[in-house]
Amino acid sequence: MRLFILLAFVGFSFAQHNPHMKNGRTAIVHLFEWRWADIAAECERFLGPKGFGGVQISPPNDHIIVNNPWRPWWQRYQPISYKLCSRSGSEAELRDMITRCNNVGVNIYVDAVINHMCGSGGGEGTHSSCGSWFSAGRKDFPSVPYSSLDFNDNKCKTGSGEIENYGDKYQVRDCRLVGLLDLALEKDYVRGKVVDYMNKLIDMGVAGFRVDASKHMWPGDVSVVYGRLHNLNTKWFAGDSKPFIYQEVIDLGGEAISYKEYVHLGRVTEFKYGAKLGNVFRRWNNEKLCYTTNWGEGWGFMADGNALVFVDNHDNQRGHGAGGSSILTFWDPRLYKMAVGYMLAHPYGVARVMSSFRWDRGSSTGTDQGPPSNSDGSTKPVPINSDQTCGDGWVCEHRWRQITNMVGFRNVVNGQPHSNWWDNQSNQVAFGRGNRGFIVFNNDDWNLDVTLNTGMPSGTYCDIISGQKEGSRCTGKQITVGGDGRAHFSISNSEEDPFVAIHADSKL
Ligand code: QV4
Ligand code: CA
Repeated sequence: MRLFILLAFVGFSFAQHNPHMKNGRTAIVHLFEWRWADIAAECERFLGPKGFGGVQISPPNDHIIVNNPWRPWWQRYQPISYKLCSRSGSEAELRDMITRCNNVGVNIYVDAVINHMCGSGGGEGTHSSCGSWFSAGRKDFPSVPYSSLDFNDNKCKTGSGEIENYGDKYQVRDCRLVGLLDLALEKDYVRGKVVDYMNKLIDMGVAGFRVDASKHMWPGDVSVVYGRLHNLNTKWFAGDSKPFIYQEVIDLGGEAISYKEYVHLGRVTEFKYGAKLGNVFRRWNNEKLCYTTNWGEGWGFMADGNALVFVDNHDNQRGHGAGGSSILTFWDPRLYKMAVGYMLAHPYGVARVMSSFRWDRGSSTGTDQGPPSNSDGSTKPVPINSDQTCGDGWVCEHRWRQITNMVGFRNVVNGQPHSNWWDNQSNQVAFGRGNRGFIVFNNDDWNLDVTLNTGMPSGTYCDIISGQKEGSRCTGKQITVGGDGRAHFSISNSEEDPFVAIHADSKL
């Protein structure tokens, strides 16, 4: 126990666990595959005003172009160099976006692909987003430059050169992940190139990184890389602020590599969170919402201060990576809104909201399908409809009223304890966050009709799920909290959204 506390303390002293969100903001949105120009506009017109704390952007560096003009989304996980021209836009557009988002209080977190370059079958030529020449066969990437000396093939011991067994940690770190040319991060030269890339972005004003495929890199190697990163740009961040690091390690248990090897270096993606929450809201495996009274560490998740949590991500929403069939996505909107609402109401972890594009579920290649595109393969802009939803195949879950308003809820209750739990021993539960917010769910097949202690000051509050506060009235349900903190809730199981949430700022 004492060792644990010591480790936790050392972890925080690195400060790479802190997302450095501005003005008490608390949630990140992944604007998957959005163009920089659209993200800049979204920061100014929506994310800033609605209190989002940051955006995870798709990899901004030079990447392979696969099967032009069809172009799967995953081409961006195959780097060709660290030049900053990508499917999302140019370096100038990237810089403009970072500046404009920071100026309205929204951080940018970069998806950093540093474990590998493109697939071994990537061919030879200038088919990259920056038009850089490369040869996958000869492992020659002159725009970095990397040569065959900078890859791990001599270290990998499998016959195929691929990761064949996730039970062998040497294979997982030293061999190729789905054919991707594996960088020798033990080399000071390779580390230097990666550090230069990340530092350039830090100097431009980004607040941190999602580190892709972290499981596939030795903790000792990435530790050296993180240690050489600059502090954040003092134009927007306090002096001595270290970049926020959250590492993609899929650990559902049962593999050779544990998330525990990475938590001292930064936060880690808690993949159990969405898998379990999906089971709970789907009521699979005999799970019930009432069992979530000790949600978080009580469910065997990593320590609160180490976790980055999400209901779905860009992989598991389409069956890539791990996670499984329980994962909830925008395709199941009713349960999805409740699950995201639950995550945002609950204090555990740094929360990330997914913002997706639709794909063709009827086709076998649908899960590979890239973002909404023009006939030349370029990504379409995100048009905003008059009702504030998005058009052209962009789903924009973050603009769904229930989700947007719960991001606001999380900010309002920030720092308040989980409190006033109630359940019906089935799938109706309620909990508060100190005296700042209260939420009630009905995921049973019958009505909820109950008077609960909310812990909130007396008054009339607008439910932020069925509507919200506009001026001096509620556009949806109204909840009256009495002088004793108690309020009556009634939620029919047939409602479009069978949950209710109120907070200090939704009071009339
Ligand atoms: C194919 C064959 C291989 C063969 C290879 C030869 O399948 O067996 O060796 O050709 O060249 C794409 C294709 C894949 C192809 C590969 C190389 O889907 O079929 O291999 O390219 O050409 C994304 C996608 C992958 C995609 C990859 C690169 O999900 O499908 O592969 O990008 O474009 C594990 C990891 C975890 C990882 C997860 C998906 O532990 O780290 O798998 N998650 C992250 C990202 C994810 C990304 C990568 C890692 C790789 O979140 O989006 O993979 O950067 O769980
Ligand atoms: Ca590796």
